[in-house]
Amino acid sequence: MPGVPTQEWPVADATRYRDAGYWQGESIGAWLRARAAQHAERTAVVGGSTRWSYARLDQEADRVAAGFLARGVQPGERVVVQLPNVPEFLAVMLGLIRAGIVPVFALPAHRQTEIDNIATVSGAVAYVIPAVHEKFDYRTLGRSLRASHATVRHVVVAGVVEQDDPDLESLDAFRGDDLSLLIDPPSSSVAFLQLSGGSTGLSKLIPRTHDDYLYSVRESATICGLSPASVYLVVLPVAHNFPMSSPGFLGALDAGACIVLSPSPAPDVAFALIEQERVTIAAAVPPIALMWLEAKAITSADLSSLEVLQVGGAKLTPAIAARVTPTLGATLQQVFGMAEGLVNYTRLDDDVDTICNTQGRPISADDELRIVDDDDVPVAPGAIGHLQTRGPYTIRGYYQNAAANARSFTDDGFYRTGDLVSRTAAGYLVVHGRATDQINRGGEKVSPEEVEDHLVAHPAVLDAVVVSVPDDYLGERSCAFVIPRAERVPPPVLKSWIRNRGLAAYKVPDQIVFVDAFPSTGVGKTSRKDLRGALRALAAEQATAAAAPVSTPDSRVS
Ligand code: OOB
Repeated sequence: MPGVPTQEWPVADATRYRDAGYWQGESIGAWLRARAAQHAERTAVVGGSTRWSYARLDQEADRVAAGFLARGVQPGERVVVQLPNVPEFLAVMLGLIRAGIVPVFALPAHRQTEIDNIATVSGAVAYVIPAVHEKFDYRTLGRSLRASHATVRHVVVAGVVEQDDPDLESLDAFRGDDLSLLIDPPSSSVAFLQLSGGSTGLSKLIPRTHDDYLYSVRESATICGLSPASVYLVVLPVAHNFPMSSPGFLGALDAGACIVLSPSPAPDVAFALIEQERVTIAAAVPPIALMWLEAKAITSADLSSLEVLQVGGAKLTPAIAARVTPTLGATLQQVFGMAEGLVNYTRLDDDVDTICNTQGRPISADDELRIVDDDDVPVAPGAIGHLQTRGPYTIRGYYQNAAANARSFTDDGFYRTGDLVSRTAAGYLVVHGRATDQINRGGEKVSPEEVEDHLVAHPAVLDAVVVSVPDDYLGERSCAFVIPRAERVPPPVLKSWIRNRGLAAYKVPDQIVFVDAFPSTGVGKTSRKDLRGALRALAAEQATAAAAPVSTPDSRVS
């Protein structure tokens, strides 16, 4: 069948990973079945008014697997899943994977541009959405995808479907009881496609196998001390790799623990759930951790059950890190990971200095890490360089993207992470930034090129360059430098114009600065990368000038 995703390691490496017991030859569907047999009556997941036992979750997954197969969706075909933090997400994800159908995980923040692209690149045959979430009606996205993509045969709504809408089908119609079509997929096959943060252009798709993902999940559950008594709170979007597998809700299932899905990371919502469900561990990005630290002073919620707060996705400053345990009474665990594979953790029994000042060390003794200079030559021990990695749960290539693979992987199969790191004598990594122009907006990754392409599509915009600028709360935010054609469109108008093109809100530039020309970065052909560097410097200058009493006359900042 065309487009069935694969992911292969060289035979020698695959043999080594199997012999070491990392890859155990078990599919995620079979793994869930075994966990459900072991913990049948224990609570697996709590979300809204729903509480499912392990046996019930297993049954829900079966029903989704049977339903999609009965409706003619074939193993190997791709289904875009865009659901918020609701129990149905687990049923749909685990059901599709059990059937060998490949979910492609979109985030609730994604809009038409991203969904169009994900559907095109994956060749999706179906799209699963909520009806309405956070006041946004996903059914409009569903209808337009149906209209624009001949390959999309089904738009499946977990929620209300109007009777007279022929383009939309109810999730109930994709639940069945006949398991005769179900065949357990090989553990070496691709279980799902994750989105890459991406630093250039549009998202790349990351094929993860049953074998490699379950290995990272099992080890993560152990490293993070999960047991059947643990209660894991999901506050980040459930489809993101961090709350999915590091150790995430899958780690919780591996341990027989309980998963609590929070509809929002806001302290009033999350704290109430921590108190009610006696949550023991939660995963946050730095801005959420900071928000929780501030809110702790004024909350009456009882957070005493919280044993571990994991923070990752973007750099946590040592000063904020140092506040976590004294304020929340929980052990901090820094997590430096990527959907492509490699995940690093500080260990729960590490000393305070290591926990506050490093981003952890890898999961596996067989994670190979190289820190190199611009010419791929290893730097001296302790020096800063580019991180490259290869190992038992790091991909060797993106889905059908030869150009990206040539850029992102070395000839000997190491993934070029794009991160600038150093390593301590004890083998812990410290993240110093990124070599690429990708903007890390509080854990949400923004490709400047993608946003620039939208900006220059505006009739009043001649050219645009998007850069990151430091931000106390988010770590980085985005700033667009725009050369107007004649008139200057007010920045709020330009922002909402971009938003209305169907782009995730977090990609809309935080700030727009009009300039007459871009600074010259030297003689000869100017690369956009150099230009971004020069404009970042200009943005820093502007920030200093804005802090001073005299404002810059020539640019309008919003
Ligand atoms: C996680 O995954 P992605 O794929 O959204 O983003 C990966 C990138 C890394 O290459 C790095 O640039 C950045 O996010 N990052 C961090 C970080 N954790 C991730 N930068 C500094 N400090 C950290 N602690 O973000 C992700 C996946 C699994 C677990 C945790 C995070």
